[in-house]
Formats: sequence, structure tokens, C-alpha cells
Amino acid sequence: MKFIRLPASAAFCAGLLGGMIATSLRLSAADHQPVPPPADAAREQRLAWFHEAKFGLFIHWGLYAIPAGEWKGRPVAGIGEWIMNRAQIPVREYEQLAARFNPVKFDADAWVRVAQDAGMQYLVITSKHHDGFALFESKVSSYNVVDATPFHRDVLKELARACERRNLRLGFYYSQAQDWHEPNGAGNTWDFGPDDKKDFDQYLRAKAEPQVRELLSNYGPVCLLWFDTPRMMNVGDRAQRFAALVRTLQLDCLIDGRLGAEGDYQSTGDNAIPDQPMAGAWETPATINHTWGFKQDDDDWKSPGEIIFKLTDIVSKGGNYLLNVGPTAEGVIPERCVEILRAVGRWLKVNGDAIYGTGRTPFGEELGDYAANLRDGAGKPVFLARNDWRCTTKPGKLYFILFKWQRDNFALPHFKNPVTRAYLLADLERQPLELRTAKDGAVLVAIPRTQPNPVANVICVEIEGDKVER
Ligand code: FHN
Repeated sequence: MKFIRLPASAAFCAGLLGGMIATSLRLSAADHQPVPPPADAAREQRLAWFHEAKFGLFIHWGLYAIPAGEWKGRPVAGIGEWIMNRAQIPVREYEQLAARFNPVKFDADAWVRVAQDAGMQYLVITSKHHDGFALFESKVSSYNVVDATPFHRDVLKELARACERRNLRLGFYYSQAQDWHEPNGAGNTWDFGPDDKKDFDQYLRAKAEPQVRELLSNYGPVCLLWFDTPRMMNVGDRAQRFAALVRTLQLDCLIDGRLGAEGDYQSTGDNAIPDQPMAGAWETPATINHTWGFKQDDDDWKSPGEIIFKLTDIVSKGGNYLLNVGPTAEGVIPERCVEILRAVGRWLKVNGDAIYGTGRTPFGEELGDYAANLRDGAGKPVFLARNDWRCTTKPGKLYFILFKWQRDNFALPHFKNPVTRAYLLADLERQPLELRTAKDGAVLVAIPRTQPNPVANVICVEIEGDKVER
């Protein structure tokens, strides 16, 4: 049996024990009301690539990478891209950062390579975050990377070309409601007073809608638009106007779950992974440390092992994992972050069959259970997750991703279909593993004593019939 062996770096092994805690970001609950999309045939067609892809790179990049979590010599608590809000920085002061934005090391091809080396299948970048600054040339607001900075280069154009060259899908995050630079945008109450006194539609008509039109007209095919924090978007036809723009300009472009209505898939809360499989298409946006935009004092990276577990966990529940990096003001994705992603990519090269294009688990008992007598602060039963293994499926195949190496045998959960063959994905020769039946009827798969990979190994089990019957 010839195994593909991966380096057992400490980082690779770490994390599974320590890092299953979701990052708490203290954002208002109103920012995360999932809007389940109605099923329809056109939507299912649009979603085909999304269901295959499973893993994407999120990039939060903008002026906030310059202060990197510090304002006037003081650390500002919270996520890096919120610094303007958290420190209540007046627009006239914050916008001066644009004159200092000169990311001379920015290399679109290098970023695309990072995504592809990690095994990611799409890339989503902040075209405009809540601070209102656009990473693309815009005719409707000169507060953009081409007109307002010494860099004068359209970041999105360069990324779009690099993605086209290297065949990676590209999507744009766009903060449709919050815009702290605009007197009528939502969110900036320190310069412009309360949101309910603003002419919000004036902002939508004059900036947000025309900018979304620019994004869908000037950068080739856009795989998805990632709207966010849909404050005040449920009034009248506000959300529908954006959806109509998307449908008119790029029929195949997906809309995420945070527009306020009309999404193609559901977005979970930040870093939130559901306990159980979730129906329909969905995605978990997640940080690789604790911030989205670069913060110089946050190097608490998730380990490759932790990322592999989360990816597998999400995919086994039917979702996609959109994992974020925050490049520096010079345009560089932090080196440690790149190394971690590369390690994930090496694992996926060997074990990707168990991830891409797979369906959710037909079991469920492996995920955990609700504690009989434990309630959380909101009075809900507490879910105690189990992390020994996860399962994904393709017709006639079950992929058991083992995070805990069993001593001799792996006992398959009960199902009726006869098992025809089992092998390790890490075994280049795909030698069949010995199968036995235990007294209780469970099929036992004999596994080698030494595990090929220190974090996770995949046993592919082939069965009769396309679907598991229990
Ligand atoms: O406020 C934003 C935050 O800065 C970041 O962009 C995340 C990514 O999901 N979305 C919002 C909070 O949920």
C-alpha cells in the first residue's frame, strides 16, 4: 500500500482540540436574518457550480488595512474593518487614508494562486465595505482606488483578469446598506445622525445601485454578489431592485443570503456552523483568525487541521465554506496564512474526492446530540458535538473522513446496502481494505495501524445502489 504522506507539522496536528469555538463578533442580530430562498428550476441551475465548489476564498481588503486595528497609537477593539465605526472616526479624517493607500506589492495572480493552492474554487472580494471606499473605478463616487489613491490601479480589474487567466470564479462582496462615507447611507450616526432621519433611497439610487451596475458591467462574469448587513432593506422594493439589476445584467450571478430578500442561497451567521444538516444551498462565511480586515495584532490563526475539520463538517451538512483572509496595506496576504492554506490544499489534493461535488451525510449520529439536561442562556438545549468522523456521499460511494484513527477496524454505521469495496483515498494503489461483519451486523473495515495523515484520512466505501438505505 503506497500512501501519500503529508508533513506532520505541529500546526497541522494542533487545533482540533483547541479551536472548535466560534469567534464571537458582537454584531446585531438584525444583521443576520437568514432569508430562505424559494426553490425553482432556474435557481437550481445557477447553483450547480456552487454545489460542486464547496470551498471559497473571501478577501476583506480596503483602507482599514492601513490602521490595521490601531488609531492614533491606540488599539481599537473588534474586527479590523470596523475601525472607523468603533473609534467613531469622522469621515473627513478617515477618508484621508485614501491618500496613503499604495499597495505596491499587490499581485492579483499571486492571490489567485493562494486560493487555488488551497483547493478553493471561487474567490469573493470586498468591492466596497461599510466604510464606503470602492476597490474599483466608479463613475458615481470618486471615493475609489483609482481616483482617490496614489495607486491609481483598478484592483478588481486586475483580479478579474487573473481569475480569467487561471480559470477561477470571481464574486464581489458589496455593502449595499451600510455606507459610513455617505450622509444618507446606513450606519454612520456619529457624522450624520440617526438612520431613520436619512434619505436612504437617495443613497441607494445615487451610489449603491449604480455601483452594483458597474460591478456587473465592467468585470466580466461575476459568479456571485455577496450583499451584507441588510439594514432597512425590507422596506418597499429596495432589495428587489438589486435583485432585478442582477437578473437583468448577469442572469447566472448568484445572490447570497444577506440582501434582504431574493437570495439564491442562505448565509449562516459569521463563523456559524449548524449542528445538523441544512436543506438547500448555504454557506458559512468564516475568519481564519478573529478579524476579516487585517489587524496587526491578530495572528491567532486556525490550524490546517481545524480548517480541514470545519470544511468537512460543513460539507457533510450540505454547505459551502467561504474562508477569509485580510491582506496587509501593502497588498500581501500574511505569509503564515498562506502556509496554512497551502497545507489545507495539500490535504485536498489527496482527499478532494470526499469534498468536491459531494452530498450531505445520510447518517447524523456522528454529528453529536443534544444534552439531556443542559440549556444555554436562551433556554435552548445544548448540542454536544462529536468529532470522530464525518461522512459525505456520491452515488454508490460513501466517504468516511476519520479524524480519530481507530485501532484496527472502523465500524460502519448500519445501512442495508451491501458493501462492495473499501479503500483509503491516500492509498495510490487503492488496495481494498478487508471487510468483516461484526456480531451486531455492522460492517467492519480493517484499517492499517499507521495513519497516512496525522489529521484526517478518508475511507471510500463503495456500495450497491446509488443511495444509502437504512
Ligand atoms: O459587518 C460585516 C463584517 O465586517 C464582515 O464583512 C462580515 C462577513 O460576513 N459581515 C458583516 C457582519 O456579519
